[in-house]
Amino acid sequence: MSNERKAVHKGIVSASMMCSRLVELQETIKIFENEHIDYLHIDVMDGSFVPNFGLGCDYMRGLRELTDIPLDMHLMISRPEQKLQWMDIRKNDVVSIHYESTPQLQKAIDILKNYECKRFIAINPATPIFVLEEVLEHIDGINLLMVNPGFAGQNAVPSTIHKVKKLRKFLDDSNKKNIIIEVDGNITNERAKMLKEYGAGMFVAGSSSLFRGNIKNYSDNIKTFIQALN
Ligand code: S6P
Ligand code: MG
Repeated sequence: MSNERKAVHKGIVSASMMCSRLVELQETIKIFENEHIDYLHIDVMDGSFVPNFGLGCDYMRGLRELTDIPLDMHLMISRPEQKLQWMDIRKNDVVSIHYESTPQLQKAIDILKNYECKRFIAINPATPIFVLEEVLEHIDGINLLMVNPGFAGQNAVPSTIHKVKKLRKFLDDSNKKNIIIEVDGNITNERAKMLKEYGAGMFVAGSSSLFRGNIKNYSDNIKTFIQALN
């Protein structure tokens, strides 16, 4: 994945914007730029695919005015293939479509190809990894949900820890070493370190790490998180 920040860390760090305080948005983004955060993780939620409403197109449009940090869009919405056109997806962005969100996954991936972004498939904790087999040719990454999607601040579903190892083996055995595993949900410093050893390469940092305490802590929190990955 090409973006100059990549050279700085040993893992790709995606800051979970649903954990940020809106009144401090500009200041928060400045800190992320100074600390070389790789992506801004945007949890787009429609109140139907997941039981919550979340960050939408206007929010993302506003972020583009504040920063050049690429977006990591996690689309927790039903039938994403009908809504991608609303999102101003750019070349350096990551876009995750949920396997469970459409009966036409291949079509959704094919539509996503028009945008030149990195294409990821997200799967929920109870979704088995073998459902990905037929689409491996078409994707750059897999977003493994460690929690049932919809809310920050939850505890990881225990089976998802081993699932990372299992998925890395499945990908390597399928000759897909380049496919990145993103892990999302309850990623503490300790868990990030462990999951990196298990084969994860991209880490969503939310209330379990980067956003602990208040804005005065964010800079140190990021440094500690990155140190855990090195
Ligand atoms: C969950 C969402 C995640 C959260 C993240 C927050 O539905 O997909 O991206 O934003 O889990 O981090 P934490 O550390 O509070 O779980
Ligand atoms: Mg997410």
